[in-house]
Amino acid sequence: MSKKPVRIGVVGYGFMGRTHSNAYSQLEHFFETDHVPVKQVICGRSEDKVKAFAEQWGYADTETDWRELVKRDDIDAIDICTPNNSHYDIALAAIENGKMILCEKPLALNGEQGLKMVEAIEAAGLPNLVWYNYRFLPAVTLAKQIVARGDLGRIYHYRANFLQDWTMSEELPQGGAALWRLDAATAGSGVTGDLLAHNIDCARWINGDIISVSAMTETFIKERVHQETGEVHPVTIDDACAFLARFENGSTAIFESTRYARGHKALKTFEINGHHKSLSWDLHDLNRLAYFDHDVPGETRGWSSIHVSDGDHPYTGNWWVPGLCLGYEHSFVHGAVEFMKSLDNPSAEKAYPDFRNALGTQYVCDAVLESAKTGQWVEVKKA
Ligand code: SOE
Repeated sequence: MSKKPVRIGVVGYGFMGRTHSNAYSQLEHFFETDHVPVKQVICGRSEDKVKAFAEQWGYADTETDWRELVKRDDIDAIDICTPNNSHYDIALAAIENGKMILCEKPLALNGEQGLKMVEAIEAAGLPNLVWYNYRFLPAVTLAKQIVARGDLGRIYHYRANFLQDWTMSEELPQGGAALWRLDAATAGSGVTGDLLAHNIDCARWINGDIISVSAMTETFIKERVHQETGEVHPVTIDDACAFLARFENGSTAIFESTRYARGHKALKTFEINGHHKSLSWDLHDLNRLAYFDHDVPGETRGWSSIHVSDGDHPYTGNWWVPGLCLGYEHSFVHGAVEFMKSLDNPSAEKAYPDFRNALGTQYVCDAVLESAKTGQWVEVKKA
């Protein structure tokens, strides 16, 4: 069958622009889908940088204004890789121009914006994805499959961390290029929308909806120079956040995230405890899923470590030979594959978070921030 090109216009040439461009470059070499991504246009504010990026990654053309990009006839899908405060405007303009959207996480600054994006894209009937990439790692997908089969029995507990240490210096400014994650006006929140949102996405995917939360946040450094104005401004992001949660299935959870865990660059983990079995995973050893099976006779019972690299593990058969490893970048390739597969077969169940699903994650983040402010348990809105 002849391939159906999906001509993509990527907005943003930073870290995420690179991960997505790599995914579009790799996809066709390793996966068979009828729809295939085409690196059509890269868009960013600096003409020099955008030209250099286009050359390096093989984009056919460039734009320096996303308002022009969304109107182009040679674009089928807009990929939003810009800071969080721009997702809403770019998405609404793309929808108005009939483009599919792949949007970086989190969906929006808050649930209010997110809901408008969901309503607009659903009314327009355009395919849409939010890049919560970690669920596409083979070991995380395997965990999802094991839980979905019911193998764990009743689930009691879910716990997850995302720990970093890159903002600990008081000298670090807030806002502007590379540091917008420290500026609440641009990012919406601190670790809650940035890091916990990933953990919430994985948790909701594997263990179902979260119905209520009780949270605390802390901002350790109260003032920082703003990179754009040179003035000292109060810091209004959450540097750290921990919350308790209840899931719809009756299980309880504890989540923690911080950018002040000295020694941790990106320690993302989860553990899930069921009646018969437990599962545990850690981004630093991302090809392994730890598995405890209580039904094994006592003498040989213990935690085992599945190297999720065999031909019949999720996604791995498309890559190298059994036993070899995949990395962080493959999660984005798999996300793009799932999106293309859903264009091939729109009625099949989606393995990726669409805008509505990501709105559910946004609502958990909103409830977490509200609970931290009020000191009360907060019910999570249904998306
Ligand atoms: C923050 O440091 C960050 O880059 C997040 O923004 C990403 O979403 C996460 O995957 C890695 O850490």
